Amino acid sequence: MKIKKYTAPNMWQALNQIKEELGPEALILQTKDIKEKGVPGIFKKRRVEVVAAVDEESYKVSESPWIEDLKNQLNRIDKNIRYFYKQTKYKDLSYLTTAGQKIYAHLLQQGVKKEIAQQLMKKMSNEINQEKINESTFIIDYLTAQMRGMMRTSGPIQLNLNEKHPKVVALVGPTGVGKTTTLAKLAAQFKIYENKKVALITLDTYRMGAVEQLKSYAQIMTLPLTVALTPQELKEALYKYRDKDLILIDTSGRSQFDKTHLFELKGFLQIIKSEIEVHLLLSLNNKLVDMLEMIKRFQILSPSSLLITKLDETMYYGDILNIAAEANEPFSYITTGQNVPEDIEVADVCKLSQLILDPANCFRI
Ligand SMILES: Nc1nc2c(ncn2[C@@H]2O[C@H](COP(=O)(O)OP(=O)(O)OP(=O)(O)O)[C@@H](O)[C@H]2O)c(=O)[nH]1
Ligand SMILES: [Mg+2]
Repeated sequence: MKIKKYTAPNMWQALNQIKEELGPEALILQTKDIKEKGVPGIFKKRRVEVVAAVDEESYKVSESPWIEDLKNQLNRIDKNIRYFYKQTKYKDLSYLTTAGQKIYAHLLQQGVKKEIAQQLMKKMSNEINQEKINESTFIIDYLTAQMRGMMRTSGPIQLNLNEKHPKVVALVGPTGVGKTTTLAKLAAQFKIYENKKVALITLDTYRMGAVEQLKSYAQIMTLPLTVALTPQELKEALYKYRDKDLILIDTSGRSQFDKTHLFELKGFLQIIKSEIEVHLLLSLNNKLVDMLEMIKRFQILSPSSLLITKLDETMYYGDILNIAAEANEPFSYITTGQNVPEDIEVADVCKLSQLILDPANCFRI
């Protein structure tokens, strides 16, 4: 408890002084009128004396003048830092309007590579007039159209219904990206929603419990499942399921640096002459450099599309655009959670651009 005595010409001024110094939590313990010393009767001023107290804790957080001053100083420093940061950040983009700069900052915040963001901004300011560049909705529409042009999608898995042989799809990718879960989601989409004949094959006997994981999905959906330990067994399983509409192959996840495994997998997937459509899964919560490295390493399996998983585990979607700029393969599906079968969607460029350009966030910075 901090106790302090105040004197002032009147009660109102004394209370103001107390409030300023000790804060609004201060308690008044005692008040009295006092007369200042002087020649008796002449020039003696009347004053009030007030004893006030405040709890030390609330005194610490109370808005005493020096705290207020410190706060102002910190705000000024913060503003200056932001200003200098902006100056360097937008050094090459001084031609942009405020709205343009905001959206540029948003793209960077989303993780879009600086070169790509700058390219988009340059193109925008060359192609549309300055007045329009100040209209946020116009910018969003323009950039959505640009991004749609930069990303490619393959659409959903197309079954060979007229060709009378099953479509064979293999999911490959590094460990833990969601291959088995995504396979179960796809199986459910085709079996339950499209009423197609689906069979499952797994090549994953590497990880403990991998077969059991898929077995339980197969049981729930009453789907046939075969474990293939060799390329020959895979061939036999594919033959066994020749009357199906769709055969989904699960593979074991290993590090993209494990070359032997990748060659082994290639040996499996080359076993049949009819094409196996390979989808390479990448989890969006991985680093961009790692994802690009995975794309490079998995080229040996000739993936025809990229399937992006775990979009729900990040709030930064710029890497989708970064990947699109570097990869040759289109996006097939995206997955957005652990729920089987619902958390999967066919990749759609409009939706992907909207994720990156979410108008609610674009102009908040
Ligand atoms: N949040 C989130 N989790 C997911 C998603 N897809 C899969 N998972 C989870 O990721 C974990 C690994 O999923 P799996 O399907 O076993 O991954 P995998 O690629 O088959 O793993 P390995 O076979 O060990 O290489 C599980 O806990 C899944 O529930 C997704 O879209 N979002
Ligand atoms: Mg798996």
